[in-house]
Amino acid sequence: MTLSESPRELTRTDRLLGALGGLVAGYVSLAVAEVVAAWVRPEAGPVTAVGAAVIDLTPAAVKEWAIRSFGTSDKAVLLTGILTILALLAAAIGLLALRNRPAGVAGVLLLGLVGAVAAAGRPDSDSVADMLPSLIGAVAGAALLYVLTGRLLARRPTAAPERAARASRRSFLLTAAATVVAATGAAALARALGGARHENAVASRTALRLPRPASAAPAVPRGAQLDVPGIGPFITPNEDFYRIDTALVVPKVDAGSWRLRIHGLGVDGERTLTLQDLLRRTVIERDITLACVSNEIGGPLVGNARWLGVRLADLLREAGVRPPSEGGPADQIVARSVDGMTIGTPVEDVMDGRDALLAFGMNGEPLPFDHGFPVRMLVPGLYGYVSACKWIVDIELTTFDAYDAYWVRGGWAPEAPVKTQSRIDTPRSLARLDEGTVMIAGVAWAQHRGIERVQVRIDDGPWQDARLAAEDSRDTWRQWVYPWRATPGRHDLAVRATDGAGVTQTERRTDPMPDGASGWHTIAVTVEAVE
Ligand SMILES: Nc1nc2c(c(=O)[nH]1)N[C@H]1C(S)=C(S)[C@@H](COP(=O)(O)O)O[C@H]1N2
Ligand SMILES: [Mo]
Repeated sequence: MTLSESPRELTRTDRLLGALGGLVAGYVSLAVAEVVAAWVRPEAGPVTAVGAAVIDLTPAAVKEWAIRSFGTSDKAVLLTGILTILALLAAAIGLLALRNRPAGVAGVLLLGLVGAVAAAGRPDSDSVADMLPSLIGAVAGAALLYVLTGRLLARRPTAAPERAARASRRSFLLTAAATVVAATGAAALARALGGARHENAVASRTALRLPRPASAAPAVPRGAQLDVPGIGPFITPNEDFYRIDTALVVPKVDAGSWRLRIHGLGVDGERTLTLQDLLRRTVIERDITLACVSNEIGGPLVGNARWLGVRLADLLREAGVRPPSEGGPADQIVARSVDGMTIGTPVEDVMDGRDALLAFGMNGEPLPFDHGFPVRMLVPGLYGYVSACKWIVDIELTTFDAYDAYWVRGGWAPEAPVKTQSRIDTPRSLARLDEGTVMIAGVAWAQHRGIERVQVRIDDGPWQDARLAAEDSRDTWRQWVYPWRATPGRHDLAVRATDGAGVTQTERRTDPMPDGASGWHTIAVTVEAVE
């Protein structure tokens, strides 16, 4: 029995099915690509690769807007957007293929090429094999589209027209359904296999026994945590700690095969360390508050944890590194992560005596994968994008003149000490309150300088001192509370902090770009009279 293609009038149903054929071809492309990516590298899958490329190509200002608008779900929004655009393109290609099959096939291949180029262009991509998932997926999808449109347009020469059309649609739908089922099954299997590959990393984290610190963090002072409803915990639990990074697939690094290379200007002999090497060193434990430069005034991108690690300055000194103030030739440390992120930090800050860490523990457990397992950097007093490289694998000593790290290329400042900030956590903005005493409370931070004073202003009244909670260390945030006798009406509440250097937050509001937001956190509340 032969099927012959004969052009005929396309009905609405044909066009609907044509678009459906495009969608099915697109879906099967992605599923096949996922199967191949499970073997090559999960990050080389087309959607992940295109997503990562979009993140890299997005102007810093837009990225900042995305973080601001979508917070930590910015990645989900991005992936949904990519999949939506892809679905529209696939449907259009399906329609195109009804008129011109080679053009439809070319369309699918072209999309595959976009995915392949995106995958190969990633900074952490070191082989053309990363192009394979997209390319093989596209070939499979293109072939399927060719067959599906063939089914739809085919007509048995002898049959009556309506019956012929019905037969060809049935055959189209059967083929489409069968391939969707097969591709879904294969992708699920591949995903399970990929998961198995991550098991080593997961097992290495479960097996990791954290050493006792030679220098433990002092117990958090009893008075550091205020007993005011609506104020967060002084130590942020790991699962509530904000997460900001460019990784669409969280790197799962096996602690056993992890290595850290230290090299570059002024290093007297490149060295490579294992996690065991770090665990055998003098381990210290410190409470350090980490903040993101993208955090808006009043925003949530700040957290405080108890970190366990080794002093980075000691490691550097042993490697022959001297800070610029001692005549060392390098003024920038470029930390590189396993996924190609680069983060530049002043050598001087790391070596000036503060507790800059290579950390492997967070709040009593090994670093969570989201927060950089097995090892990350932390430098008290600097925003995360210039200090806190997660999944770190390489430390290069260089100069600020010679190298722009990732975020700096996007327009962020090369050096960025945290700005003094304060935040009202309770009452909430636009809250309706009963008249009487209202506890206005929140946190303030100015890592490495400490917080000396926090003041609250009601409407246009005078600035009044809030009560400061006990200080844990000057590298941590500090809670504060101000009991307010609230009177009926609408009120504006503002807060400002003064840091340990005696500098008070200025009123002038600036955007997070390029070196962190400034300005007072101000909220409006309505107080109702109580009968
Ligand atoms: N590898 C890697 N490290 C990174 C980033 C990243 O994108 N990739 N983002 C940095 C930024 S901008 C911040 S604010 C902190 C956030 O750390 P957290 O996710 O553990 O809170 O990580 C820093 N380290
Ligand atoms: Mo950040």
